[in-house]
This record gives sequence, structure tokens and C-alpha cells, in this order.
Amino acid sequence: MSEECIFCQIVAGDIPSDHVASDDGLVAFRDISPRAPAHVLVVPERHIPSAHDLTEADEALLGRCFALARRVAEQEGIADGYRVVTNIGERGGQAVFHLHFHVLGGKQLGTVDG
Ligand code: D5M
Repeated sequence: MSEECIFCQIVAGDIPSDHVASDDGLVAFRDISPRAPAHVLVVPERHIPSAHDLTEADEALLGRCFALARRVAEQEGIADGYRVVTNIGERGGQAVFHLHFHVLGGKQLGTVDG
């Protein structure tokens, strides 16, 4: 756990969140500033700064992240079309430096912004 990390504080229950789902070592909660009708963050409990820091040892964790994203999509009723995205580094649009996957849907999504 990183003391100053907001997502570590959410995982620890020190900051409230709108919980959607959880799995072994993972939580999913609603994004505080939603960019789509359904906007949920899938977050590993372990503090990993970004996807750039994943290694082969995290293979199973990554698989479980996508499995939870799928479950979130089904729960949210957006399984017919949604986006899973992760931003990496400040220049990649990352604002919270604790690995998270945005699960977005509930509207027609355009092509990925580049
Ligand atoms: O996305 C970081 C996302 O995290 C951004 O969409 C807002 C969201 N956020 C920030 N603080 C909170 C809390 N406290 N609850 C829920 N969601 C939060 P990034 O990919 O790093 O730009």
C-alpha cells in the first residue's frame, strides 16, 4: 500500500467508493467523474503504478482484471459493446498512478482518441 495513493485508500476502505463488484485481489467501483452512462474502474488491490509496470508474473492478475471487466459489463447491461482502457503515464492521460482499467459503455463509442 502506498499511503498517498487514493486508490490504495479506497481499497483499504479509508475513502468511500461506489462499489460495483470484486474478485480475488480486485475491486470495481464507479468513476467519480463518469465519461459514459456506465463508467467503472477495475483496480487491483496491490499498488502497481501502471500497466507499464506489469511483468510476466502478473499474467494471472491481468486475466482476472479482464474477467472482472466482463462481469462488470454484464452487470451494467453493456455487454453488447463497451471499452476497456488503461492510461499509462502523465503523457498517456494517467492521473491516478495506481493501475486501473476503465470500463466504459452505455452509449455509442467512437474510435479511440489519439
Ligand atoms: O483516470 C483516473 C480516474 O479516476 C478518473 O476518471 C477519475 C477517477 N477518480 C479519481 N478519484 C476517484 C475516486 N475517489 N473515486 C472514484 N474515481 C476516482 P486516469 O486513467 O488516471 O486518468
